[in-house]
Amino acid sequence: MQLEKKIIEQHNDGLISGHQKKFDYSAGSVANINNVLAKLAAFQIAIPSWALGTGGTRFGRFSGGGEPRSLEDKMEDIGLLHALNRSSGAISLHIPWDIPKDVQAIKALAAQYDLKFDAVNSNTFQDQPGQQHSYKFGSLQHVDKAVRQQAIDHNIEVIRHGEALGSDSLTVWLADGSCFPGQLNFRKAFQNTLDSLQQIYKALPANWKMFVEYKAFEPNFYSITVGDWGQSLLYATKLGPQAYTLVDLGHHLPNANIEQIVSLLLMEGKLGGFHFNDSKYGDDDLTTGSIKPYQLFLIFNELVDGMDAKGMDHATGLGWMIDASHNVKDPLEDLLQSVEAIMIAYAQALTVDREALNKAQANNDVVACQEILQEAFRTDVRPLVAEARLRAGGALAPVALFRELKVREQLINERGQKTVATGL
Ligand SMILES: [Mn+2]
Repeated sequence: MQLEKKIIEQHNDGLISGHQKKFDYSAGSVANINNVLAKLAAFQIAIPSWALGTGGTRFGRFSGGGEPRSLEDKMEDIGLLHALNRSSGAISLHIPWDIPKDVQAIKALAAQYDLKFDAVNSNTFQDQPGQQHSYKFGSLQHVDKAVRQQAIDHNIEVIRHGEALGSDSLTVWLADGSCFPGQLNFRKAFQNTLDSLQQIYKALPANWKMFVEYKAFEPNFYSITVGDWGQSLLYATKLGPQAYTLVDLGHHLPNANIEQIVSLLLMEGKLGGFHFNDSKYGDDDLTTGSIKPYQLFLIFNELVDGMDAKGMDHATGLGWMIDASHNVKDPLEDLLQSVEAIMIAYAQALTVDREALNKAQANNDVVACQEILQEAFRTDVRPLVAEARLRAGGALAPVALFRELKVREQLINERGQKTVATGL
């Protein structure tokens, strides 16, 4: 299904007078309001193809119905999200699940839904049917050269699929590591991984980026071979100028200061992209902004400050992606909430009085520094985000319209109750 413009306009007509009052009030206190709205409209967040079905835990999975059965279905889902919020205009594919059978048809579908192909993701954290070698003891780090070669070849194949579709980046996330002390020689594991990554790096087209994603623990619980931002930065630095660190918000040890990590990676020109989600304990993959919205704002505050310092375009300078799992919510509603939370945090960061903050920092005026940041955080910028969405042709209240139109029921009618999305 595809949402008609007319339906969205009717929905907006019913809400416009209430919205206008809130917008006029909020916009009154924002300097350069048109500049802020233009930046919000340009900002697009890629939806990963694996986040459109119900996720699960090792204890079970409770499927929701009407889940996408194919790449075409997944694009249809993201097309619906993008029609509602005009901020989800990109899809991040996961190979082997999303290998297009007909590249031209998939590109035409992307154009129909106004979607771009964001970073492509390889998968060497599980074995695929018919695969010659197993990744049980790692992939790019493996002690056996033949296993490493298989994983290298897979990553190069992913680059080729991405190239055909017009993507320009590869995200490598490795589950490689060890579960017990003594299992792995850390130096050999690092060297093997670096050597494998170098082989993949050589296959990158000149305009491509490689994102090296880190994670503190899970599925390996003693060591992970790309375990933190320092290790990722080490690989990215040794690889060369096309390699960057990717920050997934859920991949840190508890209470890590992610905003500081982001600030320094940006300063070094080595921050490549983001995987947004939220967590209470570990890699919980919860809805972005559902647990720690202040942290999300502080991260965006550093992003805006750091990108402006380098004269970077906010929308295109880094890769913006969601990486989440939905166990108890409708995945599409959850994604609408995540995108909204990201847009709110970005809008708040855009409204920080940077000149005043710089002055307060220079004067060691700690109280003023906190006042300035919290002034932006506590200002209700939702009407600004809604206005940007309205001007771009989106819905004033995306979740409400999704429910009003019974989108999930329609998808169940179209696809069936018992469908299980691939790639979960
Ligand atoms: Mn991730």
